[in-house]
Amino acid sequence: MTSTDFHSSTPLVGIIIGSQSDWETMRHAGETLDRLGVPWEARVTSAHRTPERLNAYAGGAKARGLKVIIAGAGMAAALPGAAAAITPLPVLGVPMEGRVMGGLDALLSMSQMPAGIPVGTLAVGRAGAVNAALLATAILALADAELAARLDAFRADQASAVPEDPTRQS
Ligand code: RP5
Repeated sequence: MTSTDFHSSTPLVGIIIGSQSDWETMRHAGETLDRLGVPWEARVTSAHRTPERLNAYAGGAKARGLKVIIAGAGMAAALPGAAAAITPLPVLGVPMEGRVMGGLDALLSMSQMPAGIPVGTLAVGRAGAVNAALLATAILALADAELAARLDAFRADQASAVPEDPTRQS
């Protein structure tokens, strides 16, 4: 299966971002989902600049068959919380590395959700994007044995790629 096939399958994960500028980081979530064979789609749906687009996307996400939403945003980083307020789907938030505090501002903003509307906030930047994809896959794998096996294989490959003796690395 190629990554083109993933995009033509019904997406299970929706990646939303607050700005086109977030894609350079959030593309790592898409690439990780591709590696695991999870169909996904991506949209720019800013909480502030395109609120109607966000309302339509998050409001229709479950009915369209999406299972998990990954939301990347920086600065005020309201996007994951705003999406979680609309959809009952699990929302995973990825703070973008910002110019002011290196993303700490977005991390704090995103993680400080009021009780009742949760966002699962990941690490700032690329690590968070990759891990959001892995966490989304783990959620989907609870009801998909084939996907669970692919996730196990991914982790086994990752472990075998870590050298045990650091002095023998070429
Ligand atoms: C947020 O503002 C976006 O998620 C982005 O991280 C940040 C800056 O956006 P741009 O000015 O680069 O469009 O809404």
